[in-house]
Amino acid sequence: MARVFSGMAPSGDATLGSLLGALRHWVAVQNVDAYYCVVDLHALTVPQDPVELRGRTLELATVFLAVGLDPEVSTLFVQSHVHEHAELAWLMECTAAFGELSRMTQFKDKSESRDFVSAGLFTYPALMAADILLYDTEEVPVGDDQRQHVEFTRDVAERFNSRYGPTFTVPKAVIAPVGARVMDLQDPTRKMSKSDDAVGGTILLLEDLGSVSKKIKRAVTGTDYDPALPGAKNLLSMLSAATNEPIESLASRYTQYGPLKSDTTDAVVALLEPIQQRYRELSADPAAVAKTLQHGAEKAQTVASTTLRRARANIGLLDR
Ligand code: AQP
Repeated sequence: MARVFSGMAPSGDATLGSLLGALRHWVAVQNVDAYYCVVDLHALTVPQDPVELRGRTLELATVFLAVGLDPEVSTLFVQSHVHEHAELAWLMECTAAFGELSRMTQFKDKSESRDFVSAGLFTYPALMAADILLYDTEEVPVGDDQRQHVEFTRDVAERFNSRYGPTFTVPKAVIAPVGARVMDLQDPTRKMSKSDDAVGGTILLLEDLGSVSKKIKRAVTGTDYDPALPGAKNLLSMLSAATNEPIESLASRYTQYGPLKSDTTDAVVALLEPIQQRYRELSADPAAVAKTLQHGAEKAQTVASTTLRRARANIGLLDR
């Protein structure tokens, strides 16, 4: 089994995109060398309400458990509980070039519509590189939007290794063939995103199932059925990801949007229902979730501190 790391930011409520693009694959590849992290420091790249951020951090960790991550198998923790992430991020910032950070498309997308653009939003891929490299990660299961950041991580790891000697394992992104980019239901040319205000276009993992059903029925498609159109493609890929049936065979089964929407609704509801049920049970005992995170942080820190020590020594920082 490969060493795995991946993270999710508590920057909003987890969506169907987070589930199909990432969480489901995390569960599928979990093993004793898998590290899954609520990346709360990443959420700070845009202003957050402190009370909400704390609440969403615990909520997202509870979602990790509800989708089937097993803390007896993989390590679940909160990024800021392991200070090595922030420390290695500085070494990564000093290894990354300004030019390569400037080419990150997510920075361009996220900074465009904002009055205040933090320096952290710009350097965020360096923190993500630190997250991944601390665990000698071989595989990073992520949605398609994160491909460029994992490529960046590979580049800085290779640069560091060639400048200062072997230090980091060079990881690779693992992107699911279906569900890797779930699109907004109202604007299927845009990714479904958890920090978006696009309420009608986003399905939340913990959303009331009646509301989920309404949103899918109202999804923008066009009038005549055409499986190549963005709205149809999005529904077909959601249905395919939820049922494990290939998109091609699903595409030829329909001639109208009504039955496609109805089957997609049933499949998505069937996927979300048990997760929501488990979430309700787990959220009744937040202290137990907090304890799991505490234990996870201790396990993660053992590995992270060893890697950081190696990086510090190789780059020439004096020991205390
Ligand atoms: N729509 C999506 N389709 C497929 N995968 C997705 N992911 C997110 N949205 C989709 C994957 O979920 C993981 C966690 O992502 P993140 O929370 O670190 O940040 P993100 O990719 O920037 O997700 P969002 O929803 O767009 O959050 P905000 O709006 O806060 O930036 C990643 O593996 C991601 O690919």
